[in-house]
Amino acid sequence: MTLNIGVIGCGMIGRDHTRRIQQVLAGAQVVALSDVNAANAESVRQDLAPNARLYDTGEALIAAPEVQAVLVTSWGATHEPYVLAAIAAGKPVFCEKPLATTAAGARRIVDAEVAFGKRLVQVGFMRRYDAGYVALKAAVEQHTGTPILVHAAHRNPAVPEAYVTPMAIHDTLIHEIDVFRWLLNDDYVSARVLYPRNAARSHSKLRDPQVVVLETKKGVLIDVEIFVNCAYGYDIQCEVVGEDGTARLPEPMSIAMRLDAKRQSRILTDWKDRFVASYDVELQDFIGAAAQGRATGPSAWDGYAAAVTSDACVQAQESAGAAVAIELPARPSLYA
Ligand code: NAI
Ligand code: ISE
Repeated sequence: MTLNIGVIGCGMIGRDHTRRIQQVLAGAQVVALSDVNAANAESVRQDLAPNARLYDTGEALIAAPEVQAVLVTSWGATHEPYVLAAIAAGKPVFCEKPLATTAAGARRIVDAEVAFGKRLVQVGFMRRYDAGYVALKAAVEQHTGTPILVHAAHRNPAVPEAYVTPMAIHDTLIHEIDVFRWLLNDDYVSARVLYPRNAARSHSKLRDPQVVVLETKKGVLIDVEIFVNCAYGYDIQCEVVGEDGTARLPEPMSIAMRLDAKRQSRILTDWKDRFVASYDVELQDFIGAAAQGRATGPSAWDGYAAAVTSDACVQAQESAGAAVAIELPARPSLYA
């Protein structure tokens, strides 16, 4: 069977996901596209999905009879209404992060899915599918003993001018927020944010870098440096310190060279390349489950937990280093 997918939001990642569905993955095709900027949808149609039909609105695409599953890859603030419409239509939906830009919005999605009675939503937390994180989780569970500390860094070479202080949380740290809940099988109890002096490449509306300190229920302390104007590359670092040893996220494969009296190897510069394989695996997972009318992988509950945590982190950004409490209500049995 070939699953017919409709894509809402044909920018950078909408185009990239369309490419992988059309050219890399098995069992699905893109049959519908929509974007508030119609030129973007038309450009993706021409380049990657010539048989896809264009829809004026995401709502019309979701309602279209030929669309069996939906990809939401528009701007974060627009995700919630599309995901709710897909649930109402009973169609599996893959939603890029963030599930919603507020915890209240993500909760409305959880409530709608629980009322529907079956999982339909997968959130685009692709790091759970990354071979490096999967190996790190196995090492932590089998070898290094109970975790005590995590040291992490999320560095981008540069960001657009419109990227401002809270986006370091909603847009960037959100990946760590999700992946550490999964890696440690734990939830957060508090967040703090500390700032050094602003980096010279930043601007007045962006505190950069920032250090976020998360504490978990099991007492693990996680420090994450977010530095989105680091200039030198796209660099994701993570080390877990356990009772018996430490485990570190592997570096992406890179040829070691000896040149000009130096030892050197390249560092990636684009997030699209760093997690290219995990995007493939996550979407293949989505296709497999959606073909059976259900969803798997990171759930709406995970999206909600991430949104609750990011709301607390944004509050902590404005709390002069003070800890902000994080509380999650009881998890509905649908997500057990
Ligand atoms: P982008 O700005 O390149 O593309 C977004 C597209 O959505 C644009 O074509 C825009 O016209 C369209 N759009 C905006 N509002 C819309 C609406 N109401 N209905 C239909 N289309 C609409 O942005 P990008 O980088 O592709 O990001 C899209 C989403 O994907 C964001 O939520 C972002 O956080 C997420 N993302 C996830 C990544 C990951 O590593 N998992 C990486 C990059 C982005
Ligand atoms: C972007 O939206 C992503 O999701 C990337 O994975 C992340 O590294 C980057 O900081 C975000 O802006």
